[in-house]
Amino acid sequence: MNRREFLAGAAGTSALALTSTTATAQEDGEGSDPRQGSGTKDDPYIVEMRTESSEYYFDPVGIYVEPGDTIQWVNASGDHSTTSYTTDNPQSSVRRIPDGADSWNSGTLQEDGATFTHTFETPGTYDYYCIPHKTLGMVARLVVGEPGGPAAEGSIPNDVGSGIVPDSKTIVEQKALSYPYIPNTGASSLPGLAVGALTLFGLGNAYMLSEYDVLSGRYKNSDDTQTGLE
Ligand SMILES: [Cu+2]
Repeated sequence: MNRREFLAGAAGTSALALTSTTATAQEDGEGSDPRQGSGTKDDPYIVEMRTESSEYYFDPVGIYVEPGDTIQWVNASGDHSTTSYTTDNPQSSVRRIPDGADSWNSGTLQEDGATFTHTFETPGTYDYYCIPHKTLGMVARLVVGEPGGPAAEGSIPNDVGSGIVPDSKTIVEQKALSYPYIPNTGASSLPGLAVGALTLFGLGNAYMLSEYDVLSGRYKNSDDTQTGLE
């Protein structure tokens, strides 16, 4: 190896070391990316579909991606689908994805570890659900690029059993929101009481809370509160 090659090699090593240090600092520090995956086709962002006790949910329940990014849904436990709120899909009479965006429907996945993958090109807010568990509140939201389209206003309004999904702005800011999502709208609000109840009784009873909330009409309140945040 002559001197010129040696210097080039040394410079390359330093640059690699610097890059590696920076990546580690980001992973360990505040504001690190909560998403699993990187959004490419080889390493898509992961959303799990789960049955735990009497709860049925997507986790994360809200996720942000860039146009061109790929999401892979993984059937972690139970039987589930990932299905866009579009009129070509079962159980949906409304469109809650942006104009021009492609609908999707995995159909019901029954094997543990089964996956469904979709790449998102059109910017906006997308709402989707699980066919078997939609009426039990198994719904979720994703934002591509920036909020927009019919789903950008408030939470999902048309199903008695709809769960709480994060508003678009929160998804953009946080990148991913774990299930269960509890809106932070102040200590005196009903969602605030839900936080207290969750703390007292534990997350295992969250489904009972959901039923209570449906009966008490909390979803209407939640809609009103969240509309202003978009
Ligand atoms: Cu499901």
